[in-house]
Amino acid sequence: MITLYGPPASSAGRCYWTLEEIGLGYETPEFSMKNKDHKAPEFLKLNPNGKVPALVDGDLVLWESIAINAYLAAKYAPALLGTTPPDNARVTQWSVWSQVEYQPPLIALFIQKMFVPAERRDGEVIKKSIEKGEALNAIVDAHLEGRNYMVGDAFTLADLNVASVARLNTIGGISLEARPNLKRWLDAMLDRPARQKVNALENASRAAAH
Ligand SMILES: N[C@@H](CCC(=O)N[C@@H](CS)C(=O)NCC(=O)O)C(=O)O
Repeated sequence: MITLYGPPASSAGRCYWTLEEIGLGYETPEFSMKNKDHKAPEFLKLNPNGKVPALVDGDLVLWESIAINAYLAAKYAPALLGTTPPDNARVTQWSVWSQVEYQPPLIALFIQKMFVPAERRDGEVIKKSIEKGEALNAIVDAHLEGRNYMVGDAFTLADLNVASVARLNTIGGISLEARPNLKRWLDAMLDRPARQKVNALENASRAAAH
């Protein structure tokens, strides 16, 4: 049995999404960030970084959400990695880019909007994050001109990993109206039944935390 640690409304979300796309059975032990379960000694044995997600599949213990997704695809649904070496490389390119380039400004904005009380928000951080986020959105928008998917003509982890970050735009208050290709693609990705299932899991886990 596959075990995924971490709530769906966290970096673990993209791993839930992959598990749901593949249709794998998995278990998710009760996990509270509020109670600092991610810093508990038992969890640190799985992920010494003290961060979610972590995945256990048989003897394999794995952390870093992008690596977890790549593993799940390689073992259970290889087409998600692209079906040719160039497409496989493109899926890796966009997946890495989503983490090291795209996510930092959008997460900074998300944190300001969601976690920092209005009177303590840092206007400079918000301004810079929006500028950077807009520039990166433009890259995705231009890439998606005439395309339905980030790589090739089918859904891959490039779509899943980039969309998992792109959805932060709306939460952070960046409108995608001026990015028609990005908006059309993101709407389609977020409409996928597997992502809808993760949204339901997110809502249920938020409700349970209150
Ligand atoms: N690069 C890591 C990021 C993991 C990460 O930052 N997780 C956050 C939740 S979204 C976390 O566990 N934060 C707790 C902490 O930093 O103490 C991944 O994608 O797996």
